Amino acid sequence: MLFKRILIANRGEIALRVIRACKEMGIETVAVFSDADKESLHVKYADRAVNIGPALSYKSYLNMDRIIAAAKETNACAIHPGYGFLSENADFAQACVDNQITFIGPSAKTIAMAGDKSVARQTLIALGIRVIPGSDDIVSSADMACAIAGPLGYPVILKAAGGGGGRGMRIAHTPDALVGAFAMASGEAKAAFGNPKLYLEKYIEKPRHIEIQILGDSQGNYIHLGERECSIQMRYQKLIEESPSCFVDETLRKTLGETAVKVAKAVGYTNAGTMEFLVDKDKNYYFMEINARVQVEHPVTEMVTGVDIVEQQILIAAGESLKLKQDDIVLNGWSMECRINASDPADNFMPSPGQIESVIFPGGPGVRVDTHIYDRYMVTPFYDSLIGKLIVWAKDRPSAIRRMKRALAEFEITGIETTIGFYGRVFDDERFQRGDIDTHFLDSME
Ligand code: MV4
Repeated sequence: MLFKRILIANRGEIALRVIRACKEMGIETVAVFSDADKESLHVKYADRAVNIGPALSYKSYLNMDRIIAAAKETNACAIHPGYGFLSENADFAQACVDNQITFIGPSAKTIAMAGDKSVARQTLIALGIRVIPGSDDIVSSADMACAIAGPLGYPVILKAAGGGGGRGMRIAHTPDALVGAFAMASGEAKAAFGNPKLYLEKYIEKPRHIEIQILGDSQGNYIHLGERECSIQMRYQKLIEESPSCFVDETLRKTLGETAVKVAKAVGYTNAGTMEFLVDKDKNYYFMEINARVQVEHPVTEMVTGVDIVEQQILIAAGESLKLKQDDIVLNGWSMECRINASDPADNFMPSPGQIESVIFPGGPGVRVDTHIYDRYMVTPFYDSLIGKLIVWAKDRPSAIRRMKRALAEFEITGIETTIGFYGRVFDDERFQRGDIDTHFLDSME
């Protein structure tokens, strides 16, 4: 039986995205909101809305007890966590189960495994999956780091076991630098994640970041929905994503897809998930991380596969078996997404909150805008600076680029600084147009 009512434990564009899927499925929705989000569209679009506290995230959107209480008060039988906030919090997934609420995502156990990057790495190694050469376990001292780095060869990278998103990461080119990097990374990891544990990998120079979307049901059926190319980023914040990737041919797609599904099966992954790979210039691929959530960039996959990923998440969580078979999945055309952030490209992409004066949205064929903003909307400084996503679909990559430029030119937000004006330079760049991109592309543009 499908859910009667779902609580969305999130805000912003992803809360709207989930509410839209629920409405189309005939499921009632409950929004939760902080004091800063009283005027937000997710509050307006949901059938009911519950105030869960002050603006600061840890008092509202990260407040597990308050969110579980809101679900109980409103008789919501399932919670969709969106991305960020509590989406990859194993304790929250378990708290839902303990309160007879379905968590729309993988099990608490899977989330915990994926969340400890060192444990995930060991799990992958045990499965015979190709990971980046590095330490088998936690590196507990600078001496140990140097002992492992010697045979591997420099440069190496230290990563936080409890982390992600670049924090607690340090690259070292020499043993001397590694000693300093160890203390820095460990301190940063402890401050950011409450966990100082580090592991070490060979540093892959100028890799591409390619990820595979997977779906797995509770009956053990798995499919993948092809890849997303996410190399265009700045300081670990993705800015442009596309699907497919022009670097991935049919053979590599099949290999990455099968590897992603193999891992998902082996760890009993249920619901939607992403398997992250680094691919070097010689097309050597390395499995990097499991992302146990729906991702910001999921729409580009939806556009080329025609699969509604959020709908699939809900069906899977309700216990239904996947109706889609791997052979049903065909990548049709090309899709690109630009993240629209309230940040200032002229000032090092610093957040630029404030009141939006007016918005003119792009439209026309092949254009999708996922956003919660509107005229006179107040962008507060409390949350992530993502205020929307502009997604286009077209028959091939050159057409998608032209369509994106056209749509960006139509998109106008006044009152605050945004990233809209920044993207023109990227789409006009010859190397970008050739598909000659890697994770350092934007550094090379400055
Ligand atoms: C790496 C790497 C090179 N070699 N690991 C960045 C975020 C975190 N999830 C992992 N990241 C990287 N790990 C090794 N061994 C390069 C990156 C990296 C990166 C990865 C994905 C997307 C953008 C990136 C930008 C810079 C560095």
